[in-house]
Amino acid sequence: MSETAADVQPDGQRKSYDFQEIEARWLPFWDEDATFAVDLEASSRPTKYVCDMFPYPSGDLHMGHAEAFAIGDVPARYARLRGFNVLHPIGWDSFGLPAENAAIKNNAHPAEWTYRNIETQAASFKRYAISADWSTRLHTSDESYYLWTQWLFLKFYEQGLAYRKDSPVNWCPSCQTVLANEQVIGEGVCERCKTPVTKKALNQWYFKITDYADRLLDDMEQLQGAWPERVLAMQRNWIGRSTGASVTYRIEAAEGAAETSIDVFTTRPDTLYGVTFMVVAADAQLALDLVTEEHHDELHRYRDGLGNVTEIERQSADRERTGVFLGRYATHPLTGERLPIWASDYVLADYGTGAVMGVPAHDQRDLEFARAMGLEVRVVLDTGEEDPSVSGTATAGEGTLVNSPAWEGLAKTEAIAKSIDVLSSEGTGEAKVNYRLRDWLLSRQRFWGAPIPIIHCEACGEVPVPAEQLPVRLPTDVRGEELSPKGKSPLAGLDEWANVDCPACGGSARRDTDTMDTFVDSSWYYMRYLAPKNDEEIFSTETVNRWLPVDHYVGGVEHAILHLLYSRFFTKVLYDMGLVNFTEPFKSLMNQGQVLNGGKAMSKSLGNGVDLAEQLDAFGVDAVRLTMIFASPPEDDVDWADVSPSGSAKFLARAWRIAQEVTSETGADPAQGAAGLRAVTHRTIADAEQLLEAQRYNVVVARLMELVNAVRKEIDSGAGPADPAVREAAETAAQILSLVAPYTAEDMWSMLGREASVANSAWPAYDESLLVEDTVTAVVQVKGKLRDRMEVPADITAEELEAQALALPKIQSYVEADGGVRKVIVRAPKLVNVVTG
Ligand code: ANZ
Ligand code: ZN
Repeated sequence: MSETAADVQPDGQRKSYDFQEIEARWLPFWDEDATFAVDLEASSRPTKYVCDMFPYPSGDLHMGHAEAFAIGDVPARYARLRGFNVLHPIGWDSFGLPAENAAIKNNAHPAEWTYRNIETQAASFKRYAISADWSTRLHTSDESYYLWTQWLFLKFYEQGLAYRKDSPVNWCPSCQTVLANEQVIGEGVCERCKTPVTKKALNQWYFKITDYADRLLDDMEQLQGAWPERVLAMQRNWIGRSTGASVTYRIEAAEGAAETSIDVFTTRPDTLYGVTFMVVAADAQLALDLVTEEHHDELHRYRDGLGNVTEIERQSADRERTGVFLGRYATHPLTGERLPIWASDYVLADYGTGAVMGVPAHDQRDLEFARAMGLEVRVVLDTGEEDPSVSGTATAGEGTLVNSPAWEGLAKTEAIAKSIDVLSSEGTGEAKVNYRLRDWLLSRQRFWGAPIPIIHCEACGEVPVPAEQLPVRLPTDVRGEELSPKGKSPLAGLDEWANVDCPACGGSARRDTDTMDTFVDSSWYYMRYLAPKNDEEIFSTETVNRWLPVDHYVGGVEHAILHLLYSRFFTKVLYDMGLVNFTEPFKSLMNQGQVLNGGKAMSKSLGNGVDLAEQLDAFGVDAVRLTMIFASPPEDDVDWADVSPSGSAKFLARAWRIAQEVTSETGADPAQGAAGLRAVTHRTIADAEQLLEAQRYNVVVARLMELVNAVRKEIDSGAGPADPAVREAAETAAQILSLVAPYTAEDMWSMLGREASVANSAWPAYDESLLVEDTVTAVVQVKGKLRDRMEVPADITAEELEAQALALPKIQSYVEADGGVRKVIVRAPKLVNVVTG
C-alpha cells in the first residue's frame, strides 16, 4: 500500500481533518491487509478471546450496538497491541420470531428478511471498524450451524438430558407459542408482545437443567469478582436453592377415596407443631385426586376461575386469599391431630411438591389464608412480637420454640436440625434441598428455528434422526400464510416435510414438528467461532480448549439470567461429555450500560430515538465511538442528550494535527527531547495500562486528552515540532487512540511515517525512571500543634498516612512524653493530627 503511504506524508500540504476521507482510505486497507485475521491454530503466542454477545438481525445497527461494540473493541485492540493472538469474532443470532412475523406479513420466507438484515448490519459493522476477523463469522440459521445444534440436542437426548412431558405451559395467545417461565415478564405478560399469558396443556421438550442446579450455583465461585455482583445474585436467585425438609403426611380415607399420603416441602420444619391445616395447589392434579365427591363441583368452579391469573399475582401479599375445602384430612406426623386439607391458588403447582403445611403464625400467606377461612393460628416460636392472630403479621424471625413438646425451648436453627432428626428416625420426613429452577422448556411451535431431530413412530416411539441424516433442514419453499401458527407448529401443516419413514423399522412415521428455543442456538455459538466452517465435527476440542473460556464477554444486562445460565449449563454438559476441559464459559463479564436520550431509553413511542447512521454521517465513526467510550464508565448509561460528538470530533482533529506537524525522523532518540513532556507520556502509558485492566476506559480517554494538550503546548511554546519527545508523545497518542478511534489513529500513525497498521504495532513500554510521582507535603500535628512535615504520594491512603506519621522519630518522642496516642485524625493527604494523653 505504498501509494497510500505516499499520500499521507507529513508534508504540511494536507488539508484539515476530514473523517470521510480518512474512513475511505483505511477501511479498504484493513480489508485487503487482513489486519485482524486470527490464526486459530498458532500455538506460540498467548491467546485472548474477546467476545461480544452476538446481535439479533432486526434492521440496521442501533445506538445500543454502537456502544456495546465500541466497548468490546477496546480490550480486543489492547490485547492485540500487547502481542496476544486475539480472537474477536462476529456472528448473528439469526433464528427467531420477528423474521417469521415479517415473512407472514410480506408473503415471504423468513430467510429473506433475516439475511437481508444481516447484510445491512454487516456493512455497518465493517464501517464501524470493529477489529473482528470476518472469516470466523457465523449465523445460527445457517444449515452448517444448526446441524450442530441438532447434533447437540441428540447428545443431550442420549444422556437423558432432553425429554418430553405433558405439562401446563405458558401460552401466548398472540404469538401462538409456548413461552418458558423466564419469557413471561412483569405481571405475567409475553416478553415480546406484552399480551397476558395463559396456560395450556401440551406435550413439550425439556432440557434437564435441574440436574445441574448445584453445579450452576457452586461453580459461581470461579466467577466471583470477575462478573458483576448483581448478575451473580440474579443467577443465584433464579436457581433458588432452599434447604429444609420434606415431611410426609398420611391422608385419611374418605367416602370413595382410599387412604393415601402427600409430601410437602418446608424450609421451617421447626414450626411443625404450628401446622393447623394443609393446602394443595388448586390447579395441580393432586387437588383433583384428593377432593371428595361432595366438594368436586366447587373445586372445578374454582379452577375454572384461575385461568388468567399469573404466578406472581397468585403469591402477592395484597391479594385476597381464596380456596376450597377438599373434604379430606391429613394426620399430623407427631401429634396425630386431624388437619383439614384445602386447595388454593397461592400454592404453586410446580414448586416443591405442590402442597404445603399451613403454619399461619409464622408464614404470612398461611396467616392470611387462615384468617380468610377461619382456621386456627398457633404460635410455636416466641419472637417477642405481638400474637400474629392479633397483629395480622406472621412472625418469621428468630426466637425460642414454645408449644412444641419435642423441642421446647430450643432456638430456631437448633429446632430445625432436631426436627429433621426426629422426622428421619420416625420415617416421616428427611432433609431436603429444593430449587426454584425448573427444567428448560425448549420446544416452540414456530417455524424459524432448528427443527427438533426426532422422528415419532407408532411402533418404535421416539427415534433420533441418525447423525448422518443431519441437518433436518427447514423447508425453503413455504411463504406467508403457510407460516402462521394456528396453535401448532407450521411444520405440522407440511405433510410432505413431516411424513417420513422410521429410521428404525422403516414404517411410516412423522417428524417432530416443533423447533428449538433460540436460546439453544446462543448457548454454544462462542465455541463454534473456533470452527465455523468445520463440517466434520462440532469443533476441535484441542482448539477450543486452547482459546476458551472467553476472556472478556461483553453484552447487555438483559441477558443476566437466561442466556448466561443456559450457556453455563451447556458448558458443563460438554465438559461431562469430554468435549471441553473447562466448566465455565466466560471468565469475565462486562455489562455495558444503555444509551438513553433525555434520561429515557430510546423508543419509537417516545419518539426519542437517535439514528446511528445519521450520527455516523454527521460526525464520523471515530467521533461516535469516542463519545460512547468517553461519556461514562462502560457499565453506566450514556445519555446522548448530554454528550457532544462534535466535541469528540474536535478533539480528534486536534490529535490528528499533531501527527501532521511532527517533523523529527522516525527513530529519533526521545531521550534527547523535552524531559517534561517525556514524563507526561510515560506516566500516561503506565496509567493507561492500569486503567485498561480495570476497564476504566473513559478515564483512559481523559488521560489521552491531557497528553494531546501537553504535546500541543510543547509544539507551540516549548521544544517545537522537531523535538523527538514530541514524536514519542504523538506516536503514543496514536497508539492509545487506536483502541477507540481506529481511523484517526491509523491516519496519524501513517502521517508519522510508521507502517500500518497501528493496530498491530507494539504497545509502548514506559520507562520507570521517568515516572515522577505526584507528591504533596503533609503536615503532622500533635494536639493541633505543627510538629513535623513529610513528602507523600498525592494518592496515599489515610491508613498509610497515619502509619507513616506515627513512625516519624520526632512524633514518637512527643507521643511518648505525652503518655501515648489517644486518637489520630487524618485528612489525607495533607494533615495528620495526633491527639495524645
Ligand atoms: C411451612 C412454613 C412455615 C414455611 C413457616 C415457611 C415459613 P422457599 O424459601 O421459596 O423455598 N411452599 C412450599 N411449596 C410451596 C408451593 N408449591 N407454593 C407456595 N408455597 C410453597 O419457600 C419454601 C416455603 O414456601 C415452604 O416452607 C412452604 O412454606 C412454602 F413459618 O412450610 B413453609
Ligand atoms: Zn419405527
